[in-house]
Amino acid sequence: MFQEEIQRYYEALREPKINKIEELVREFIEKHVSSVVILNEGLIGAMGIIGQEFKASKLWVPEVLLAARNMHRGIEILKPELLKNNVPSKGKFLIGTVKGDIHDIGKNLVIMMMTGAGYQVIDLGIDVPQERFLEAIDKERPDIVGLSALLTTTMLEMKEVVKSIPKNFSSPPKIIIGGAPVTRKFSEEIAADGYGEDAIRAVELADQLLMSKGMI
Ligand code: B12
Repeated sequence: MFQEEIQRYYEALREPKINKIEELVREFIEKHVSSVVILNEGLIGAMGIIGQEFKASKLWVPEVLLAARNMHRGIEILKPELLKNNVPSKGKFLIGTVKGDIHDIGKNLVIMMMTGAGYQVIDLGIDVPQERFLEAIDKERPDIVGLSALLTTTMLEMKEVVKSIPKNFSSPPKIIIGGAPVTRKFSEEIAADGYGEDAIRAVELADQLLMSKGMI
């Protein structure tokens, strides 16, 4: 995508009127731009600029909230395109954003990609405490659990959840983690089964883990 096009996504994310982002995403779908490009370069690219401006205090929380609302709407419009290659259920995937953290755009993208790849997804939402993960794992018996965190402080909560799962289950699910501050090194340190830098990698990772269990 050209810089000017990414700029249009940026402007649409900043726009109080929600129809701007709706029109823009539809325009690009009609122009046959790949849905993955619209997502990764348009929407996520523009959100990256918002993130930098937020960090530099050029934007404030209400403006970022507005961008998040617009981003959700853009993703909603793109969803049918991204889910076009639907395949039968591969396994159960349970995901949540950990305690203390309310960021959910990335988590929702992971959910969308996992659904599109054929996983049955259980979404625990945001600000999910360790006990809630354990209860849900007990009830749902997922094959894979995903943890999302966007704050350096809540990354530490991931460590607690990852530690508690094998302690509570004799055949524990595989655990994958992700979110902007998370790294492969951190995932190794806390003994998660895998780290995914984006939603596409989340699917690859889940497939690999199930393959190693002989499930697919
Ligand atoms: C939007 C946003 C918000 C919105 C969130 C709205 C929402 N519904 O999510 C609002 C305004 C509410 C918000 C609040 C805050 N935010 Co904020 N926010 C952002 C921002 C700009 C974008 C995040 C985003 O959605 N990115 C786009 C998505 C698609 O990317 P992603 O989440 O990384 O997800 C991808 C991958 O990481 C991966 N992934 C994600 N989860 C998972 C899970 C698994 C299992 C796998 C495999 C992969 C995976 O796949 C995703 C898709 O590709 C970031 C800046 C940034 N650069 O990240 C700051 C940022 C995360 N926020 C920040 C801060 C400080 C805050 C606040 C503390 C601000 C405040 N003073 O109140 C609060 C915290 C609230 C809380 N308790 O959680 C800081 C964090 C700094 C730090 N190091 O901890 C950042 C980095 C901004 C900054 N540079 O300062 N924020």
